[in-house]
Amino acid sequence: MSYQTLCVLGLGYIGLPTASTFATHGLKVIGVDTNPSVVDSLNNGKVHLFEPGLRTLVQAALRSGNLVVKDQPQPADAFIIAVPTPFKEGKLANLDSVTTAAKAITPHLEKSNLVILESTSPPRTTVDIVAPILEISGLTAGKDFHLAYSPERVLPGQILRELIENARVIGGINRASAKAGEALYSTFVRGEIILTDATTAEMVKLMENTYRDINIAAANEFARLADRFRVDIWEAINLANRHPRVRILNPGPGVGGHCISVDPWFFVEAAPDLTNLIHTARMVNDTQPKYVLDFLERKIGEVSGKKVAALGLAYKPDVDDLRESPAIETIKLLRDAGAEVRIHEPFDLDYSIEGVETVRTLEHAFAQAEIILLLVGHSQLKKIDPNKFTESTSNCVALDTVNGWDRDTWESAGFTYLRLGDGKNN
Ligand code: SAJ
Repeated sequence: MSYQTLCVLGLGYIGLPTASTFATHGLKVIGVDTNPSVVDSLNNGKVHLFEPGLRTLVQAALRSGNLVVKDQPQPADAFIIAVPTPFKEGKLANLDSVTTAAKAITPHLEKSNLVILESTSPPRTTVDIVAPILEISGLTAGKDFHLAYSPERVLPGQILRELIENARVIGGINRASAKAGEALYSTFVRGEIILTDATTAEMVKLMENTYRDINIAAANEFARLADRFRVDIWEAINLANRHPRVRILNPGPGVGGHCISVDPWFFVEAAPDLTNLIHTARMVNDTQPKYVLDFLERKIGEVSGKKVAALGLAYKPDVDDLRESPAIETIKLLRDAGAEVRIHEPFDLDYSIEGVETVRTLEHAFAQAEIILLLVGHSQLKKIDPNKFTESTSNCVALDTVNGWDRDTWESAGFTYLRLGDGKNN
């Protein structure tokens, strides 16, 4: 089995790197996106997302002629659906983009084609939702064409490397479909390729992100406990992690992004009677921005009327992605509590929050600030030298929610340094 042509539906953080990597490995790839501005900008050689190395890769794929970008699918040997599955009101999975993509493939589907769903989806989506739509073509899934679920597992910030090196799980609706998926991905995947059934693969993906969410929720709850018992959580986690079977993650202002803060809800929606732990972990992480505000007010009194410089907007360090960002949530809570908030995000993002001033430079952010709040551990923000700002601030409190700064450096520059989860010195 070998694949010459591939159609990738959805040119976001997963679809675009995937399409480009296949193209630079010799396949003829049609990248499809329903957003005309994405199609236009890619056709002009511009990449609409930031991910280290992505621009170079996409441009090489386009230049080679192996990647073309369209607004509609075209016939191909294989199709990959890599569209978003966000949640809608009530934390319910929104599968509209998946069903739209499957419907768009149906008229082009031919015997022996392979269709892969990569989008994170609730258990049984491939079998119960995608297969019936594709079968409107008159072809039977598993008999006339192959159908599989293969989750993407790449970490934003390291997508290009992980796409190639990570182990890849391929769940076919039957063995032949899984084998067909293996033939496709072995074009570039250097990690182990493991074959299973489609629903197991869907569940594996959700379990990975849910496990991480629960682990971070534990870290956040430990941080709350540490503050109460006058313990430094960063020291305590470090020591606990010396245990050979313990690996606690880091506390922070909450969990964001389009994956970990969303995917566990798919389990909760699918089986509310079985998901107490998963639901509780979500609530712990979702209330962490409120905990940050309460923590600050407990230490320094009401923030109403105070000038706050909030540093970082993205959902995590060194990415330009704002989806479900806990930093934004924290900023809104500060604003609603009456603080005068200025925000600075090193990535040049076209984003504003009502009632909050966006400033381009750190100098502007720090000027006359009474509270400096580090919300994202971006490399650029961790490198800030507080001595440069001693004169433009006075009696200033620096609250570090991500353990990004050094206490001594900030204190010797004249700041009162507070760190989330550090009950020893706060
Ligand atoms: N976070 C913490 N503490 C930590 C680690 C992360 O508070 O110790 C926060 C981050 O700041 C961020 C959120 O959690 O707000 C999620 O960040 P992340 O780096 O844990 O994960 P994502 O969402 O960028 O990528 C995850 C990855 N999943 C796992 O590590 C199990 C990635 O491999 C998946 O491919 C991706 O979700 C996805 O697309 O599902």
